[in-house]
Amino acid sequence: MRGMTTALRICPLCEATCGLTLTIDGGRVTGARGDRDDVFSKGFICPKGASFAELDNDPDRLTRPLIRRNGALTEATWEEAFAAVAERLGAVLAEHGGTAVGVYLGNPNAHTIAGGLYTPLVVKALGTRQVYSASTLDQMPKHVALGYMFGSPVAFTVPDLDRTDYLVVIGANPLVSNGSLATAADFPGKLRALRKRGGRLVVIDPARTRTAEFADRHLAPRPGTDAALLASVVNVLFDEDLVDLNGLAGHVDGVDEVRALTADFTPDTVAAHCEVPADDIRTLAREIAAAPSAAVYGRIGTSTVEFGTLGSWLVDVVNILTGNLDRPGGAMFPLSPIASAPRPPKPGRGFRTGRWHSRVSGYPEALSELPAAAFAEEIDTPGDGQIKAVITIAGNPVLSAPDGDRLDKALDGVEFMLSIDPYLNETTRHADVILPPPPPSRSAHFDIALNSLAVRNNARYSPPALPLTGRPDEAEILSRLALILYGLGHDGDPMLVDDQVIAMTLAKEVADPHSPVTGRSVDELTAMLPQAPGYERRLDMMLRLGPYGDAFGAKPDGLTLAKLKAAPHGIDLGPLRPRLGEVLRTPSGRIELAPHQLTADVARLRDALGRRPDGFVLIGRRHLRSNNSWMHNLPALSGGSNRCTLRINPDDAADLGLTDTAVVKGPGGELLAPVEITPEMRRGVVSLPHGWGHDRGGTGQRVAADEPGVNVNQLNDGTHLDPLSGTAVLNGIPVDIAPAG
Ligand SMILES: Nc1nc2c(c(=O)[nH]1)N[C@H]1C(S)=C(S)[C@@H](COP(=O)(O)OP(=O)(O)OC[C@H]3O[C@@H](n4cnc5c(=O)[nH]c(N)nc54)[C@H](O)[C@@H]3O)O[C@H]1N2
Ligand SMILES: Nc1nc2c(c(=O)[nH]1)N[C@H]1C(S)=C(S)[C@@H](COP(=O)(O)OP(=O)(O)OC[C@H]3O[C@@H](n4cnc5c(=O)[nH]c(N)nc54)[C@H](O)[C@@H]3O)O[C@H]1N2
Ligand code: SF4
Ligand SMILES: [Mo]
Repeated sequence: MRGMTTALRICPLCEATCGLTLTIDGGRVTGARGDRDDVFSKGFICPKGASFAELDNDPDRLTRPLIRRNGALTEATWEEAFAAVAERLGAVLAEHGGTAVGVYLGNPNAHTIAGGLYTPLVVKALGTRQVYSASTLDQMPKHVALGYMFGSPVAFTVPDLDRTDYLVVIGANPLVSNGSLATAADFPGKLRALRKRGGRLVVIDPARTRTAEFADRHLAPRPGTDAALLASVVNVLFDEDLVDLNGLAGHVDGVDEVRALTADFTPDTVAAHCEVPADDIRTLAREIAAAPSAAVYGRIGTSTVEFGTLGSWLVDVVNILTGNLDRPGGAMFPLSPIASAPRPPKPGRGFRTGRWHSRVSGYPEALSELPAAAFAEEIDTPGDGQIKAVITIAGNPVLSAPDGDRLDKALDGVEFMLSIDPYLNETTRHADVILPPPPPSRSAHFDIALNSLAVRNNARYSPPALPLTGRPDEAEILSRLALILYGLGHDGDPMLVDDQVIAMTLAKEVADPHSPVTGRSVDELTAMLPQAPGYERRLDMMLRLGPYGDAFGAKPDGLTLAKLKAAPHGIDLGPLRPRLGEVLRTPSGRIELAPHQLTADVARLRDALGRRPDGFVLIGRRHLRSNNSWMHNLPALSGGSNRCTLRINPDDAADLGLTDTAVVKGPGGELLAPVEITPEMRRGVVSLPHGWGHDRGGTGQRVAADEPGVNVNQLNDGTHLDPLSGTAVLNGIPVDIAPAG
């Protein structure tokens, strides 16, 4: 026990952001438990968080950069690696410009300070429109729906879990995923508390998931039909005179249009399409309307489908029409401590997608991104504007995006590829240089992105639990990359980057009449920031300018980074409060319930009502002890129920004579998968998890390679997208199933 200490660290492994207490011994993390005093998570922890030590110490984690020499990736010093980036990426920039560089940003960027504060600088420095991310494999439909309805694509509505009386979870399995786009540590405990206080939980999911099993009621629609189902709920609300805008009355445009648009989505019409009894749809609508408060919450199963944007839109249409938007117990807007301090309501410029289009397939841009499903074709299709170099930051698109085999080949053909990633995996094995960020114990943590999704406002900061010696943290890696891209060489001072951001931000603030620091001097404010790493200076600035901030001394009780550091278990900032006026940025200054960009797609939905393809439909699933593609390398999380199997209903299996291995054929290819027969699956629906297929050579994740699984995304050819958001259809894919052999 001698020398053993503890350190607090927010878990970066999923959106729940639990506070962990790490035990530290001999200069390394040896264990992790939930921090009972954490203001937000109150001791909750899951098996992944509990494996923090194993993840942190994984011997397969890269500790030094790798550079490709004579075809092989070999270890190099940091100086050599940055010099190689400057030289080889510089050559591409000199010949083709930054616009020929394709960038892919993966999911962990949402979980690190570096991803939140420095990745955008890299993208900006390149000036490229070839930007791809996991968002178009995930939540882009929600952004697009929010953008059109509220004028801001990041005006996230989250269910007020602690106070709601009636929660509808559609296309999410938070008892396994621990919640997404609704940052709530201990989602299971919150669902228990909901039921204990007499509230009800309804789950809409084709699979009888853990969350569905726990619910008061489970509806199991045919995959891909959520938008039609929700349109029908809206139809009932109008038909039975249950619409009640409540406090929103007078702030919503387009109610009559929505009534007209959904007029033919009667429960009797959609019941056969959704395979949900018409009466269940009526009951659902009546109960949502009757509940003292209710929140509809949709996630991956509503998002990564054929009508993802329509479904995401209709989720909030139901919240709005039942008067549940922006009120306690309903769907509310969190207020992050680093959001700008509220400004007076004002009309915005409006949101739109399609300001430019992808070169090969002409897909519209959304939030300055192009569809991840189009990444490969933009690399391997010759012509003007072709991607010549690639940068991946915290992503593994070879497994995460459709048709990884094509991307695999395409990446081999680029002139230069840089990956910033701790692992040599299916994607990074193609890189010419890999720059590995340090393990999480050696970096600071603040939830740049996820605080704006938290179901209770809070602020928490973890300094590095262990010192970092002899290697840069990820903020510095990305700063140095930005300097290289700006032509400032490979050995520029990374602090320059932060100084520049601070100078620009403060100049804007002091010139803004509504800023809490309006009219003050930039020099005065800059001098008040701590002598500290650049990210701490920036965080302090953001907190002080933010809604709870001290306004650089003007509000002495307000928040600063120093105060946050003095509260290691975090600062609770209270329950969510109504704030629609602060977030609305539509040109009309009102909620646009029926934006024409969205309603134009309803015709396509109507056409689909008549379609009921026979054959099987494939959906995805997540496992409690897994995290997308990158946590299959930890022995503690491997094996047991965490397996890449094809789940199928017992009657379907019997009909097909399936016992052990199935051939699964999809639009993009076929694969062999072990069969798991379970009544959790309804008839006609099968599931495979994603992130598997660790059998490609040249990777460095030994445990993962031992039980590789298969890559479900190879069944997908990448041509099926939600047209409004460019999000890949990952759920509801037609497949053929047959016994192997
Ligand atoms: N079929 C199907 N496909 C899916 C999904 C699905 O439901 N079904 N889900 C989609 C969703 S929601 C998502 S978010 C995507 C995820 O897609 P990606 O983000 O492309 O994939 P991940 O598996 O999360 O890969 C994360 C990468 O980040 C690295 N990494 C981990 N920590 C850090 C860090 O601190 N810094 C850096 N620089 N790198 C780090 C890991 O080594 C790994 O290479 O997958 C999508 N793909
Ligand atoms: N343990 C663990 N936790 C994770 C992750 C992980 O890989 N493992 N990944 C993280 C990431 S990146 C994300 S984005 C979140 C995702 O968080 P969730 O969305 O909660 O996670 P999923 O398990 O993908 O849940 C999607 C559900 O949608 C259902 N579904 C599929 N098709 C349809 C449909 O057409 N309609 C309806 N109504 N339902 C459908 C599936 O059966 C599944 O239960 O989880 C995060 N947390
Ligand atoms: S629920 Fe998420 S944040 Fe909490 S311990 Fe598990 S992985 Fe970490
Ligand atoms: Mo995700």
